[in-house]
Amino acid sequence: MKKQLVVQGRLSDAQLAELSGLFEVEVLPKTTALNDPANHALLANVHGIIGSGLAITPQLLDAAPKLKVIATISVGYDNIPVDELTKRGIMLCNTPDVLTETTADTGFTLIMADKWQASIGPALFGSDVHGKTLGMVGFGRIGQAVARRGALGFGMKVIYSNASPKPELESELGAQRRELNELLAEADFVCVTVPLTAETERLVGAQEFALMKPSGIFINIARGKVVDESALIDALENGVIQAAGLDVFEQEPLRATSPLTKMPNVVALPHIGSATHETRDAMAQRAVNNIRLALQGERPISLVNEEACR
Ligand code: 8YV
Repeated sequence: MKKQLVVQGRLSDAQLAELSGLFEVEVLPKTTALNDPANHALLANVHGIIGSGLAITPQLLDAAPKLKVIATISVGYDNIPVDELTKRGIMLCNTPDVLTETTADTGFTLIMADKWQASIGPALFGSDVHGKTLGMVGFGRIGQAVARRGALGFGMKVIYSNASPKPELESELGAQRRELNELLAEADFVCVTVPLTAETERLVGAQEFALMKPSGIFINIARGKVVDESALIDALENGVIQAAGLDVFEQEPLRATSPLTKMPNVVALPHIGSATHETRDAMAQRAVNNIRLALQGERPISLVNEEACR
């Protein structure tokens, strides 16, 4: 009897064929509310779920007693209750590494972004990037890739705040570790790349923006909820900071009525950090490999919760 899979994300025909050759596959539209009780009959026999933006709840997990693995097509998994999965011995797999360079490219695009709408005068002049100080809030894979672009490509001084020191980056890039408040006061560009966790939710709010330089430019390619968005709007409207480049928002899609869509000192992107053909295909393939290995009793490539296997 083949194990049963639910797919709720963008897989290529080849990736679907790969899974269909091994498992009973049910493909659900992105709009299907997996945790809707109407889907509990389907979930009762499911061994694996693969997709992006999955809405996983304890109630859904209770309705899926045979579930062994969830493979998210994303590096972030703040939408998934990891402890609930681990308690039930359900593996969570994600897609790190394959999206790092593309997401860092997007982050640097925002650092460089400016708006050209007419023959420009001082009101539309941009800010130099070369030689300025880039403050990385979070110094994991994506943060380090952004920092390399700044230091090696644009001669920027890199400072960083991170839970742990990164001596290898300090020697490679001359990066210097700072406490968050020190970084905010010193950086010309503040770029947030931390994962969204209980500790980082609303990490940057009114007090933090007030520490930044009035010429400071704020970049968020992490998660919208790492920032107090109304405090950001106030800081932008009142000249506390100069400008912002944003790829993520507290609520997504960003409401068309949000002030962030109208401000001349904001560049807003629709959460496209990793959105290239190559990278999204690589993310999907990583998730396919993760769920295949997990259901074949092998260790997945990118396992978030090792404890689930104990
Ligand atoms: C994706 C991301 O856009 O991987 C993540 O955590 O935020 C982005 O790469 C998003 O997750 C949808 O796939």
